[in-house]
Amino acid sequence: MAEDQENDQEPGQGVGVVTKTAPKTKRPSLYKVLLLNDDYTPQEFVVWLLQAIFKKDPEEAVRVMLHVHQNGVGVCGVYTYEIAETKVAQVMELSRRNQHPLQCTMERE
Ligand code: TYC
Repeated sequence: MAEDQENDQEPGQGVGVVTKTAPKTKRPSLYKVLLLNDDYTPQEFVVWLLQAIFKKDPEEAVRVMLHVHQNGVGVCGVYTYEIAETKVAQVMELSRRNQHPLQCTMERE
């Protein structure tokens, strides 16, 4: 039978050795968390939020806030999907609780 021949282990008789395994790690996709400008959210609240949620130092927080204020949108950080989703949810919840219309979204890089 063919199966018996394959198990004979003679050279060149169909018993192979795997010499290379496929890499098992895949780099995760990354997502930009974007903050949107509006006319009502106080600048100080945005600066505070960028420090609290995105771990910016005070100078970087002001820089990002002013960029969003002047350009309409800006990147707060780049994260894997679940982290980005959590950051967006935290921004939306803090904005809602403080009755600000601040909007935040995410976009695949
Ligand atoms: N434009 C707002 C103001 O002048 C400030 C602001 C900045 C709001 C960034 C939202 O994502 C924002 N009060």
